[in-house]
Amino acid sequence: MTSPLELLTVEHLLSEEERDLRDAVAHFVDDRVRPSIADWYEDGLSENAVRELALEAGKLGLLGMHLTGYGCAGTNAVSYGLACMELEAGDSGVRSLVSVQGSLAMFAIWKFGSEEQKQRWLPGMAAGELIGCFGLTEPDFGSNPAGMRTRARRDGDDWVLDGTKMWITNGAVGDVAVVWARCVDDGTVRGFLVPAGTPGFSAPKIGKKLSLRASVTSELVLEGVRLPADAVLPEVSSLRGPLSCLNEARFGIVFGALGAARDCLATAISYAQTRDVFDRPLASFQLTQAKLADMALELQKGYLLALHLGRLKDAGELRPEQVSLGKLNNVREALAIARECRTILGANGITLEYPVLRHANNLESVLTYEGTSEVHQLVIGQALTGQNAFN
Ligand code: TGC
Ligand code: FAD
Repeated sequence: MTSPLELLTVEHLLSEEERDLRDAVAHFVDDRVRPSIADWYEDGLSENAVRELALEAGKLGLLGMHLTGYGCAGTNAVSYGLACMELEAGDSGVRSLVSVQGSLAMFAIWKFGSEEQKQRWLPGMAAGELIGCFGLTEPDFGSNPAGMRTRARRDGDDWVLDGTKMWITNGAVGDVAVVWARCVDDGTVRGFLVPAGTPGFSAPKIGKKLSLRASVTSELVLEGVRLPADAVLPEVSSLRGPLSCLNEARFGIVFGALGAARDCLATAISYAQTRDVFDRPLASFQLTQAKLADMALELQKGYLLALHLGRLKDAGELRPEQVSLGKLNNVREALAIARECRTILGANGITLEYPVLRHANNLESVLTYEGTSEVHQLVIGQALTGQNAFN
């Protein structure tokens, strides 16, 4: 029998170093995520568990792994993608922890921060001793962050921030929040580093989630938060700042979503071989095999797409609309695969005994965050037609 990702014999497209790293992350997921994930999902991931996972991911060199210096591993982009794929085969929430830390919070500081800011935050974040979050979305402005209402005004040398951010991964456990706000004086969008515990800043947890339950999601409330002059990220003053960070995290999701889909497909294949219906294995029926074949095909196509985008990124040639193409296709297909696998498992598919509905529920969030599928369709539409459908 051939495993779903090896139908096209693509293993040789990876270097030995990339394969080793992928296998190390897969072992971490087998040892540390799979045994507990059903409980984490049912009970909600505790803040202690987030901290423990962050420390372990830090030891493995996964946090900000594609960045250089400041304790970061400096791997290539494909390695980062493969790590996301293995983490998300465990759970999208675990991949989220790593991608928000490395691609959003750390990348923002690494790319747009001052040398002092980098020295202060990045080594601890790379080690997983400090956790970061990234506050762009607001209650009324998700797909259209340009409309943000969070304001930053100068008061002497200080900055004062007021506003609310919504749906922020790791908000309640963050040691530092990267908060994007519009400046009252000149209308520019600037990034601010807000340490946890700053007076006026709080991060209440969002409860009652049916998706991404093994991840802490929070509001960020900023009420007259006073920050020193050097809290602002000096190197960017427009939406290009946060949107550049999103390119990084979206790239990880292009690979990551395939991990969730692969886990579902492997589960469905194994289940279909041992479950007898009408006196023979479910896997022996033509309808089942057609489902499995179509899913393996989409998984393999998605993987080739991800690898191609990874090689483009490593060559410094990846464009944002290409990331949109990858995120749109691979998340959409992963969600379709997860739902189809659920049908193969029948009633067992709705339980936490098997990973498929957990993955499917998670992928509903993945479809929405980091740009909804509609946003990515419109980014691609703009690249194809030259017409901007947003404004
Ligand atoms: P627009 O006027 O087109 O551009 C404004 C400025 O940004 C630049 N730019 C980009 N730069 C880098 N990468 C990109 N992908 C960029 N897209 C645009 C652009 O050149 C311009 O720069 P400058 O220097 O001239 O000012 O922007 P717009 O307001 O029309 O918006 C375009 C749109 C709708 C595509 C954008 O707003 C968008 O992507 N919306 C979706 C928002 C989103 O994805 N939010 C995600 C929040 S974070 C999150 O979900 C984390 S989940 C984490 C997890 O748990 O894994
Ligand atoms: P809206 O923007 O209100 O969109 C609602 C619907 O309208 C969607 O279907 C959308 O595609 C559609 N739509 C919007 N514009 C158009 C258009 N022009 N044409 C056609 N249809 C359109 N954000 C952060 O900043 N940091 C985080 O760490 C973070 N973590 C998250 C974790 C989770 C679990 C979730 C669910 C979200 C997280 N988000 C985070 C927020 C996420 O980025 C937003 O939810 C997302 O950008 C969509 O915004 P919205 O939910 O406000 O939907």
